Amino acid sequence: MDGVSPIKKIVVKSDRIFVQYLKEVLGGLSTRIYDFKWRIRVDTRISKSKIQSQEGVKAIMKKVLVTTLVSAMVLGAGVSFAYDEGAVANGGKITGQIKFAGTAPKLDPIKVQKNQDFCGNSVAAEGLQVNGGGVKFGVVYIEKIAAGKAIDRAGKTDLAETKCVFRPHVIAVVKGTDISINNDDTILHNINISIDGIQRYNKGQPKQNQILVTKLRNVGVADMTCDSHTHMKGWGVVLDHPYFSVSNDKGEFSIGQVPAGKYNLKMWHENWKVKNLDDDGRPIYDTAILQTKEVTVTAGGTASVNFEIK
Ligand SMILES: [Cu+2]
Repeated sequence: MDGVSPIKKIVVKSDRIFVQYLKEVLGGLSTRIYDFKWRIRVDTRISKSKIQSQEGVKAIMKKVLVTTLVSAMVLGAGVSFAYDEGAVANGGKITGQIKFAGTAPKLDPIKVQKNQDFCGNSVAAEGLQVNGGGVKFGVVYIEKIAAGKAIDRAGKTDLAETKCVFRPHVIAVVKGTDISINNDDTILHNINISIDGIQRYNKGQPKQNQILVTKLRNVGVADMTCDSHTHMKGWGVVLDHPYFSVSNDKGEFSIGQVPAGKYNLKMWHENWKVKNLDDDGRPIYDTAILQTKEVTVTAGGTASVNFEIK
């Protein structure tokens, strides 16, 4: 087929389209199969029958390339892959701890610029939370996994604005699953979410106990702010599979039901160093920390991996 030669193969499977294309198209990235599951819902004009036509193939290819390039720039190799859900027989576990090397710096509180009567004059900086050497709120996840445990689509991830801060400060979710956002406060907040720099959600919550439910459909790092309060900051990591863990108060994490195999384990931490303030006085933080470790999981076994930041 002239004009669409970069595509090697297209497979349609239920509501997913797998597109395999050559690495030359992306200047050195590996050949990969892209999971188109959620995208097809956004652009319903691309029907299965259209895939049979050259025009349809061209349209899909264009979209795949744009999406993949944007994700690839930010998450490196962590581009969305097809993920097949099913039972995991005799899976293993990955456990460990994120540690802080040396003495953790004391962070300056962040100035509150609005509603000080309710929020206070400042809030504690949350970018680095170390207890007994363990770092809370790092997100540890398997970089790529083709198949494994089922995604909990009936469940939801709770998020709230509580006393003018996001609770929890960091979440990790599977794309397309529900996030329930509650305003615990008697003042107006709004939640403005960008994933890898592209705004994906922005809604006001003027009333107390008003709950918004949304889904994030893009794999990447979600930056959460409130347009009303410049001190408010939260983070999310959006993945296309359920193999992740947000580190607890002691910096510990645990990922279960992992099929035996060799994986790249990633650790994302938001970073706490304030580089600058924007025009509204909102802190701009240094680039997030992203570390990788190789891990081998055996059937029924527990693999221990530790990360260290400083
Ligand atoms: Cu707010």
